[in-house]
Amino acid sequence: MDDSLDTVVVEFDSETGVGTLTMNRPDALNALSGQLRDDIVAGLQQLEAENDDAEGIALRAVVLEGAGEKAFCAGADIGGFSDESAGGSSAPSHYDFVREFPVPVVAKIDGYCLGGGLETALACDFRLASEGSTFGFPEVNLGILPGAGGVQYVSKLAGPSVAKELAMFGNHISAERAAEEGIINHVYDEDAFDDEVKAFVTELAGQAPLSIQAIKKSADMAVHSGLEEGIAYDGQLFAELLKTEDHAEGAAAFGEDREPEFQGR
Ligand code: CO8
Repeated sequence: MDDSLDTVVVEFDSETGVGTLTMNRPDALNALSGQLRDDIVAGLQQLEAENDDAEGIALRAVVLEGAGEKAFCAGADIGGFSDESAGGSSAPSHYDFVREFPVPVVAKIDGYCLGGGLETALACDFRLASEGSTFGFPEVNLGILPGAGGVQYVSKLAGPSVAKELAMFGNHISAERAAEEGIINHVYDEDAFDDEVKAFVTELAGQAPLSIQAIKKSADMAVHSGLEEGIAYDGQLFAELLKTEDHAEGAAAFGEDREPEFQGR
């Protein structure tokens, strides 16, 4: 593929339809410089262009991984992210680009997955991790917060208490705990990691591609309905239930210290 991008490596396997995008700043634990963020977007665009000459859909799934032995990504490049919030980059946010990419993106996490790195993984459709990987939001130690939706995602996946614990203490958690909390999909032994990820992604890429795209949109829509909207809806339901005979029966049974007999009215 076109190797004009400095901080990512892009590969495409035409047999399986799987693209691989490797964040390639291993000396900085793949920290997200402005260049890397732009290159992630450009790399995904390169992969998407595989569809241009194809009869159907050539690109079926993408693996996003980090180069080197130590990290998927250790977050925003410290010292360089103030320009990010000030809109310093003209490119679309890589977080949004990954989340809205039409093909499923699988984060292959081997090592540190922190801050904006974890937010990048959370923007992916799946998170698969090796056993020794660690996860966290250290932003509080820098006097900031995860600025790309990290608390929102984890609140939805694992509940607000887990999100607050991660973001307020800034500690790292293990891959096992991250899986228990529903933050990642699977944890694999180091020895089996590459093969397991390959099997997962190959199977995913073999599924009906239009179904996969529709399912991605459908699942994302479910997540988008906001908390305020949900609470308002619950309030309506609650008001309706207050008017029912069953509610009157339940309250009466409580007062009379007996089991209620609900009729569904
Ligand atoms: N930015 C820049 N460089 C980094 C980063 C980083 N986030 N993380 C590591 N590096 C560099 C180190 O400076 C070091 O470079 P050098 O060799 O030149 O000194 C190299 O990577 C190796 O790191 P360490 O020597 O520190 O390796 P250790 O194994 O000792 O420690 C750690 C690994 C624990 C991961 C440690 O490097 C660390 O704590 N890194 C910082 C992690 C962090 O705080 N990340 C959060 C950044 S803030 C953020 O992500 C906010 C996102 C906001 C998005 C907003 C969107 C609008």
